[in-house]
Amino acid sequence: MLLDKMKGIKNTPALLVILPLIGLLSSIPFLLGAQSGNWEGSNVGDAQTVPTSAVTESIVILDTDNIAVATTGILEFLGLTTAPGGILSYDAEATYDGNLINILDPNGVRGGDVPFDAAPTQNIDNSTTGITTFTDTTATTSTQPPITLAKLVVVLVGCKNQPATLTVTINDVRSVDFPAESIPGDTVVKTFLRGDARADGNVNVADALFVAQYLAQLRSIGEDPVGGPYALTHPINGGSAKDDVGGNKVNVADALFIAQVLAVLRDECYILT
Ligand SMILES: [Ca+2]
Ligand SMILES: [Ca+2]
Repeated sequence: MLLDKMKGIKNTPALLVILPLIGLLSSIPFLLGAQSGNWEGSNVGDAQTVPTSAVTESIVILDTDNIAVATTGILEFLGLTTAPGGILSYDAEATYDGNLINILDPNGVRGGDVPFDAAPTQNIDNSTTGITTFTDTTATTSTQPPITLAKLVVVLVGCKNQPATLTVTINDVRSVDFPAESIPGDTVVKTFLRGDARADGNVNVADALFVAQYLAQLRSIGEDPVGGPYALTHPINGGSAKDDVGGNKVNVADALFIAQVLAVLRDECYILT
């Protein structure tokens, strides 16, 4: 019956798909109140090294146009929340396995907060030893942390059993008072899993439900802390089940693709069987 239902809704308009899908998946009782999980050792989240001179962070959000992105930002500079003279420029890079993660090409690195709100200079290489560099040395005004420097449009291209890491490093930050002094930042490592909308380390029926619940405004979107409580729908994991042109959004096709993988209508790499 499950197979028949999912085959039948492949090409049905979105609203007609969401509600039956929620009903279908919600029949598993524990998922309805799934605000806490018992999956331990989550490999989704970020782990930061000991701060050096600039404390950096990366968070996963939906951008203003609903495209899923991972931000690169600075929380502290030279041990201070107030950078001497303000931050004026940065140079950063992201490294990854291009078989599992791509940065949208072209223009997959978006601007952040003023004065870095325009798209930075960027070079995207999604080969196996993927590396995307991005830098902005054009600011004429400065700003204080916390600040988002850039946003990476991350697209997961692996399979449901292939965790993928994205390593973001800020190599060089300069401030107005120290324009010639290169201050290094932390390295932030984030782990993703294609289709793992609940971000608990595996892909199962809860992930299709988390996408459907977000679309029905029953669940918020964002990134839970490492280890849970698995309350939010992860935009990059969930949105990448069905790849979208121009960057991934979270929509009903993602819930459907996850459900079809579970029903073996698609393989573990989300390809129709
Ligand atoms: Ca999951
Ligand atoms: Ca999608």
